[in-house]
Amino acid sequence: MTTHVLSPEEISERIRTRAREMGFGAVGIAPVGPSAHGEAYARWIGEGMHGEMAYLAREDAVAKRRDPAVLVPGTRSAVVVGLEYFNADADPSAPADPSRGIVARYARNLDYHDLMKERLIALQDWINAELLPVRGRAYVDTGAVLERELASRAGLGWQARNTMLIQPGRGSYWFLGVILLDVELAYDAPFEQDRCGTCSACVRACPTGALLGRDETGAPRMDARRCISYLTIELRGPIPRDLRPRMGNRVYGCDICQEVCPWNRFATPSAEEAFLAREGLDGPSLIEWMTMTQEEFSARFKGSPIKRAKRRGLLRNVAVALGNWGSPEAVPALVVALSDEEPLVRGHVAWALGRIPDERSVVALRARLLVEEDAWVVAEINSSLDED
Ligand code: B12
Ligand code: SF4
Ligand code: SF4
Repeated sequence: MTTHVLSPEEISERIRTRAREMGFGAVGIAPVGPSAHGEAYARWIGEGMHGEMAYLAREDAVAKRRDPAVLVPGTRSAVVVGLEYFNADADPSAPADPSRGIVARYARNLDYHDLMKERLIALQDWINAELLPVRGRAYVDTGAVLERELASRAGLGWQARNTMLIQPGRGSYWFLGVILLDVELAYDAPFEQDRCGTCSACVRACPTGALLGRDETGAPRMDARRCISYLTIELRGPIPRDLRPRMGNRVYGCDICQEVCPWNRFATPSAEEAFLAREGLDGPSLIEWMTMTQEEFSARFKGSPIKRAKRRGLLRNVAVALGNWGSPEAVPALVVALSDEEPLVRGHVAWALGRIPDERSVVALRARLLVEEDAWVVAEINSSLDED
């Protein structure tokens, strides 16, 4: 414990240094008050753009985002950290190969939530033990906190047209984390510029039209219901038919609007071993994944963010990617999966088979129709046979 009384500037500087020692490549400190974006957030929810992510729309959750003091009474300051997770594709030809799936970079190894939260709690404990008594809470993604707004208030970067928080000269492949504390500290200057300029590469590149550009107030807007990240991770039910052909081979999450962003030329490989791609997650064979059992799923994705989609969600996504590949090579695996125990999987497999002009597809679809009991799957099979 330090013996002399530290000034707020000294305390903030020590927190920044300690956070960097803990591996956080970015750290900033911001005053906390009511959000400047509360109205924009409520409008976004009002328009239904959050889709089925009900946790974003709960009345108490909206109120907490409007004012973090509702979330943690007495909150005065936010320590905001960034952790870089970028790693280049091990095999650069994989993304363009439609027989292989693309897993978003953030999900190629361990789940960042646990790793970052643990470190943030350790940082808060250290502040308590070494600097001054504080009360507060750490958040990584799952709390009712507008993390990107706090990050730009803490000087880390700007909220870009693709809605990501970009750090100048460092890019956007950074996770964010926040500790809300009940003490006054010395603060970083907010980041107030928009460095997107006239660029709109992300809006043009988004295959599903989820990015809507900036509104009249300058807020970047996204219709999450159309975002591949939402469709492959958050959505529990069927993927809308009109969006399936636009998803290509993205089977879990999506990085397209980051891949095309010129600021990500500055991305450097993450120092965290936990974010290096696990074997088989960098361009996996779609055919192999299509017949994955529950046991294989549980073993392969232990500690991975992919567990969130559950086996049925992942196989739904893989079926869509196989349909987009459209190769007869995929038919045997799809025919097996047409008898999967999950209706969600069977229905998307039926859609995929309908996109592969092959006699074996028609025979399998007709045979399944004779025994299929789920009304939605029957409708998918009929649509596929009609399109034949
Ligand atoms: C819900 C959610 C999603 C949803 C919706 C995404 C979205 N753009 O809203 C879905 C499932 C689609 C998603 C996808 C992804 N996500 Co996400 N997601 C979240 C979550 C939990 C909440 C975001 C939210 O509240 N959205 C609602 C919108 C309205 O809020 P907002 O994006 O913050 O937008 C603000 C602006 O509109 C702003 N605003 C209002 N007026 C004005 C005016 C001006 C001038 C400006 C500049 C701004 C502004 O106000 C809003 C509120 O502050 C956050 C964690 C968190 N608690 O913040 C992670 C988070 C945003 N996600 C993250 C990541 C990594 C991803 C993916 C890259 C994962 C992937 N590879 O698939 C993709 C990226 C897709 C994309 N382009 O956004 C990171 C982003 C890190 C970063 N550097 O920005 C976060 C911060 C998680 C974390 N802790 O690291 N995500
Ligand atoms: S993550 Fe993909 S689908 Fe979502 S907005 Fe970006 S490019 Fe579009
Ligand atoms: S691609 Fe261009 S417009 Fe989109 S976030 Fe990057 S700099 Fe901004």
